Amino acid sequence: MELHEVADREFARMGFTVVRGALTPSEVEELHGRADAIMAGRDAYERRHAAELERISAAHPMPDAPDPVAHLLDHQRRLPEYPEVEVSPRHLRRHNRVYPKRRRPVAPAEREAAAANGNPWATFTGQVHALADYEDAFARAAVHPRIAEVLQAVLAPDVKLWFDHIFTKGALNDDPPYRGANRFHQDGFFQFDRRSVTCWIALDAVTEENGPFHYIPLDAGYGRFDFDDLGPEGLSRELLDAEEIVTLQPGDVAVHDRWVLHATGPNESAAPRCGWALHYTDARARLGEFDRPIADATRFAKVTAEGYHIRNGKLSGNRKWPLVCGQAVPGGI
Ligand SMILES: O=C(O)CCC(=O)C(=O)O
Repeated sequence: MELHEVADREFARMGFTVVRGALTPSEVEELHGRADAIMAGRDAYERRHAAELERISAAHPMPDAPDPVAHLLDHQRRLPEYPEVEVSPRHLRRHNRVYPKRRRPVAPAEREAAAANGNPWATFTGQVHALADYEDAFARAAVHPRIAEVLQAVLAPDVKLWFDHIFTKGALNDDPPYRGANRFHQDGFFQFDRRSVTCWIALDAVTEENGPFHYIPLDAGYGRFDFDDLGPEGLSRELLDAEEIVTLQPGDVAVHDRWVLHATGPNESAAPRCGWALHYTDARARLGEFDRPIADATRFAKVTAEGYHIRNGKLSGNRKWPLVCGQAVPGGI
């Protein structure tokens, strides 16, 4: 389904929506409990995940495959060389990245106090990967009937999950290069030739203070970017003024299309904030390289006999890509 074919006209126009109370308090509590347990041993969890990626990727080498994200990582490394420029009263730009601005500076003593209670979430800003691959509660929630219903309405009749991860912001996070914010980007996901939608499930309340979503509706009028490279001028003041701030209660889901520009603010509160992002695509999609017309877009992509999705010689997304609704489609992912 193309965006203009989505019956929910608001979603088609804006490219995002919020589903309130999609998960019940007890479902959220179960997920948070499992996430707490993982967080308590995060190093071991991520080591096991990295070893799995390595093992599966090594078994399916693609010697001539390009690395399509090398240039983005290189940009990221060089960012601190560029000064911060105020581009609106609420936004800063560093080179070609634009991000929400803190409302107040962080006092180091306040941050230390917030970290002192031994809660591992309080001091970690980053991601925990592929929970649906390793944890039953997350695997069940990833194909939750309420989520399936939303995806059938805004994405496609046949949908698969291909990747999930937790995003968390530590208390009073102020990390470079965006001072605790996440910069504006489009999820893009041009490894698919069909649309992809992200469902971000709040496991903690998301408030104006602790890192809300900043969405720029599609009908504000913009094209496609290379993920977070917004060009040397960044975003216009007009586009930034069109942003909508979205806050969430635990169990609410922010749902967005892959071409919606979005960012999140810094966490200016003394408590951590955590959400779980799930990425879905049309089961009819092919896996490959679809950011520009190239002759053989699927040359460096394959699905193995075990059902792993390999792209450019690496495991792409999760190990398992479960069907969420509808049916698997021959020739699709
Ligand atoms: O949680 C965040 O800070 C960012 C989430 C995000 O950008 C996404 O899920 O696409």
